[in-house]
Amino acid sequence: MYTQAMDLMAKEGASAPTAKPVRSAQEMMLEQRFEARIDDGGFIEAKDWMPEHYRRTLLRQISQHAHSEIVGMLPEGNWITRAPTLKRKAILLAKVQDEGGHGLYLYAAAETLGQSRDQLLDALHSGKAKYSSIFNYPTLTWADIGVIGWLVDGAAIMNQVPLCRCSYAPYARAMIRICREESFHQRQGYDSLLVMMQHGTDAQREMVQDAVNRWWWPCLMMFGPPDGESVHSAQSMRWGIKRISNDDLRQKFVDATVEQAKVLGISLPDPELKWNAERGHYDFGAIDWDEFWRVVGGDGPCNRERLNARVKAWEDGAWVREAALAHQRKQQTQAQAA
Ligand code: FAQ
Repeated sequence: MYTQAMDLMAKEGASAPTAKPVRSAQEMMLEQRFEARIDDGGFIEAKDWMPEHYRRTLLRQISQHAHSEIVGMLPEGNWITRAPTLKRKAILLAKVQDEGGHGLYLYAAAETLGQSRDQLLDALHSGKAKYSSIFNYPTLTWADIGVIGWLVDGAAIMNQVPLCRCSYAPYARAMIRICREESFHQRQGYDSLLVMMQHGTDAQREMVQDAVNRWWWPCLMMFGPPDGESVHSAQSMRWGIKRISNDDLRQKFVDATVEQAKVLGISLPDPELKWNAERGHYDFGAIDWDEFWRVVGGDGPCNRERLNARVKAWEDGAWVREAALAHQRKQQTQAQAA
């Protein structure tokens, strides 16, 4: 997907002057056509003209999303060797592998916007790019793995289903496939917790409750800052990149999860959580946004560990990339000689 022309386009974008450029009549016509298509609920393809700001917004969001998937492999990956049964080990292996696949679809979608995979990964490894705050928390017990499936994947699905209707078609297509797999991920997490809660020992039930207590608030933070402080939301909603606001998605997640918690037989760690008949939603307590920004800013419990693990994986994999390129060169030489 990636071409030299796209690289040039990206470089031009990066060095564009901040003063508003004078737009040609043709550019204005293209912009009107773009806006009309967005207003009609249509899709934008990679080859279509798009405003520079739209392209940069998508590149930011899709690359952050891709980074989240591959960093998200790390907390669960730590438990593959310690899964309690062969069945759980096979499920966890498949789940972590799926997450690697999601990263690949998303990097491919981001590449259509003019940056190479190497540039995107360099931004992650140098600490310039963001990834989801949730993956900077530790996985202390086996119950954390079930809770990641239930709550983290549950929050991810809530946020990602509307992205299947994102105005940028390559992202929307990637999301359709990703959401199908995330739904399996959520169910396997819930199932593993249900087994511990219904057939486990008291110690196992306490382990599940402890994991839920630690993950609940960070999961609510996954949806991003409150709408009033979300710098990108208004423009992204206008362009049909985001379809539902951060706060509305968070509320939908709380409403769905409270009912699932009842079936599990666990409590959620929020004394202010209660049904509000007037609103038709659950009220919930205040989120610690200072903690959120600390974690986003690099000072969460596992930020350094996660980034170091990613950089090490990249460096350890250098020989694989070199071998693949050598193989490609050999095949090209053979094809030219034939
Ligand atoms: N963590 O103005 P907004 C998964 C940043 S995938 C870190 O509201 P926006 C699968 C935001 O980037 C989970 N940073 O921004 C899985 C911006 O900073 P910037 C990832 C965050 O983009 C499961 C600033 O705050 N999902 O879990 C976070 O309109 C299990 C202002 O925020 C996606 O990426 C955060 N939580 O809305 C894998 C979905 N929230 O860029 C393994 C796609 C906000 O200006 C195991 N992304 N920030 O420097 C989105 O839907 C949006 O980008 C939001 C943020 C909703 C995340």
